[in-house]
Amino acid sequence: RRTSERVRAEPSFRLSMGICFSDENREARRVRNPEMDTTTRNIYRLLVLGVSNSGKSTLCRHLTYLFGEGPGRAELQLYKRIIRSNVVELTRQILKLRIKPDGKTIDVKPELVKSAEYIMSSEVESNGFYDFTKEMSRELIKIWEDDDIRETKMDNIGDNATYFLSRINVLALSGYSPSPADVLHSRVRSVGFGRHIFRVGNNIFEMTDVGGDSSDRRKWSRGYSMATSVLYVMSLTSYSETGSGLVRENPQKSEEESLPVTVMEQSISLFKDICEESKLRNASIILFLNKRDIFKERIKQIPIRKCRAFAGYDGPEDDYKSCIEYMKKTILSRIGVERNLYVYVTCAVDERNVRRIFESVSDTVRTKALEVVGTLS
Ligand SMILES: Nc1nc2c(ncn2[C@@H]2O[C@H](COP(=O)(O)OP(=O)(O)OP(=O)(O)O)[C@@H](O)[C@H]2O)c(=O)[nH]1
Ligand SMILES: [Mg+2]
Repeated sequence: RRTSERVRAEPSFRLSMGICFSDENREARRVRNPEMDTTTRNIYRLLVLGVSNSGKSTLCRHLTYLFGEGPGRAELQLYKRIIRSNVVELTRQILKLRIKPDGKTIDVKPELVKSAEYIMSSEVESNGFYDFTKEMSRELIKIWEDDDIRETKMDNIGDNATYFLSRINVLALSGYSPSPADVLHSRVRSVGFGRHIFRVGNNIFEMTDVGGDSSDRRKWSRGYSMATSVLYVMSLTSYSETGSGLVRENPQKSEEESLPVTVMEQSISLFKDICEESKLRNASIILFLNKRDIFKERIKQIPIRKCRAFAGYDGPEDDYKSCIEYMKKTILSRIGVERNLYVYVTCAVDERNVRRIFESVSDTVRTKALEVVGTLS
């Protein structure tokens, strides 16, 4: 199973993804709001960068939930479809892992064969979603009530798998409406630029979320000249992920040779480029080492040494703090220019963590912006 297949099956949106939480009309209404205009002089433009699946949109959505307007009714309807589609896709991925060597039959209990076949024969419709009919929800519930299925290792399926599968009965209800946590765990690939605006005290923050796929990265530079600050999101778990799955041992090769290129290495290299980008020299750069919750569990199974960038780590394998310190040091040592960089270890789905970190980040952004104004004047 290749990650690219999984990615294709994830719904994606051009610009409208940002709109899910602050569509341009609403955005314009808020910015034109006279109260906001007369009392607010400070607008900070935050450009959120990072490779695909690092958690950029999740962070933007969470901040909009905390400090802006939550999603409206139409947006929640859209999320309902996204989430249900995510669940069908996750189930298909798990069933694919159970396809027998004959390539046709699926290794499930006899009474589940029909359900498994039904789900595997479903296809994404032209609107980008799976059709979540009553029959589909019945078959999904049957599959997820099975103990063997629930015990499948879900590390490489999707970061939201465990969360959604424990809520399948709720998601299938006819009157289901996504909770904030459901929305934050949903997965939708962003395409192009999405904008989120919210206000904290007298300051307006305008966040620009981008798609992280290689085709989208070419467009990132369009946002450089406007950025007060870059929030670069790097998934901590990407040390163990390659484009096509989790890092695996290759017994045929020596240890050093057998280490594949990980997503983390690609992300570090992009981060280095961003830090060295002359158009961003006046912007503050803040690095978010995200998905710390999943990382804490992942290091118990895959040591960080398995990523070439951290092959020199000789501390305790499952010591979270020691691993993070080493990774931070290694990432920062790659940057070839003198810059003040700010680093936070985050969990974008954890409200307390996001709130606390944003308070600190907004202080940094504002202080640095004032320094730049001072230097330019
Ligand atoms: N458990 C957990 N899941 C997270 C965290 N951050 C993001 N996720 C999940 O990771 C998945 C990917 O997050 P996104 O925010 O869509 O990633 P992205 O960087 O916007 O990806 P692209 O739009 O493809 O560039 C989603 O299912 C999120 O719910 C985190 O800190 N912890
Ligand atoms: Mg996104």
